[in-house]
Amino acid sequence: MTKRALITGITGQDGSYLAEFLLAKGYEVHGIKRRASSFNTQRIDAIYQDPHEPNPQMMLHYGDLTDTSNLTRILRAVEPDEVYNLGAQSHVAVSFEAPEYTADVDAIGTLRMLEAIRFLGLETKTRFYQASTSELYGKVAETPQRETTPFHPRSPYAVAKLYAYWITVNYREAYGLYACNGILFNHESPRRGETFVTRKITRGLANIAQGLEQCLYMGNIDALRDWGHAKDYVRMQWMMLQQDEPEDFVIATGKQYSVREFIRWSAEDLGLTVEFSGEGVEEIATVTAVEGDRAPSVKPGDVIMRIDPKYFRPAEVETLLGDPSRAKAKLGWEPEITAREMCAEMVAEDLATARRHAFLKANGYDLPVSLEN
Ligand code: NDP
Ligand code: GDR
Repeated sequence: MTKRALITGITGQDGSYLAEFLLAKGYEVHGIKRRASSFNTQRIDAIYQDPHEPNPQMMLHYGDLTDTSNLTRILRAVEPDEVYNLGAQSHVAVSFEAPEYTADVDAIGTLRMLEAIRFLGLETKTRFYQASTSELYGKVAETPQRETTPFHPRSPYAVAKLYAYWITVNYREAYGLYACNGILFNHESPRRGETFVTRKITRGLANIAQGLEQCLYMGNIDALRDWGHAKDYVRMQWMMLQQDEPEDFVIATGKQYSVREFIRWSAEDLGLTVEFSGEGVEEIATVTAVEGDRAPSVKPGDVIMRIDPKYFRPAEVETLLGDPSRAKAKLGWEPEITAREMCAEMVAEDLATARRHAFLKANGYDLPVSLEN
């Protein structure tokens, strides 16, 4: 029997990798996409299947996590074996700007999904995965963070995700639903949203290398994160739903680096050596050497990074480091791609895009590059 999966957030970074992963496993994949005024399916365009073709294996439904009747109708029509609840307002800084919306989507949206499963009598059929987050640990109580580490969320996003975490546990305990939380630490890829720190750096520096931007403006570059690759992490999301009993797992690499280090790596992958100087909001990164042909627009002495306090957060999560040993012991999961390898992959893709833009510009076909960050 073909298994059927429903993914909320299929148009996002994780949703796109997970859809590919499940299709390769022979699943029929359904996804919820939001109505937007422009196309928002770029990440899944490569696997899109024309519904007019016979026997499509991937189908998209318009929907929104704020709309109970819509979610209930989709769940009734699909009757999925597995639900992956990845949809969210997922940007921590934006959650300070839009706290109520973030709570509605990330917290109550999760409740809406769980309640719809129960309302439709699907609780013995449908397994539920909740995209929980290392942001739950916030102001960390112990290092490294594991499944038993107490939570102390530090943003409206993290507080909303705390509700989602506990309502998932509650539906498991109260109604016997196969529901579990993956407590995932930061994971990135070339498909990462452009305003998250890693992608902002790889894309920004690639644009600078090709003369499309002048300088990268950053917030707290002392922040420490445990960065993995999204491809490794979606594999684990599926594994968690294949166990006999539902359980919650920390998914991380167990290694930690600073944002500053990630800037240094990205510059290195563009042939640039940088030196950091100055303190606090005065800190800058200056190019001291240029090697190869990847950054023709940059010369030694150029300042390619400055601090802009507008990127500081009202409450910051300074450090996160996960302990994935339970996932390894119980599920045999281990990350295969290191943060350094992932950075190189991201830079290579962003450089290729920046080169295309620079080529068009040089030949009179200027395509505007979005500088929103
Ligand atoms: P993205 O921001 O890339 O994707 C979020 C997805 O949610 C998009 O498809 C987006 O649609 C959709 N979405 C946003 N708002 C709504 C809404 N109101 N109704 C329905 N769908 C909505 O996130 P990631 O792929 O990186 O992350 C996936 C999940 O994992 C998120 O829940 C995130 O909070 C969580 N998480 C992520 C981590 C990471 O490091 N990446 C770590 C831990 C947890 P659209 O494309 O239209 O914007
Ligand atoms: P995070 O990711 O908040 O950890 O949430 P993000 O990449 O946005 O920030 C990581 C760290 O970098 C610092 N930082 C900056 N961040 C951004 N976005 N832009 C900047 O200019 C900048 N300068 C420094 C931040 O302050 C922070 O400390 C991500 C999201 O994917 C969540 O959905 C997910 O739950 C967590 O990871 C785990």
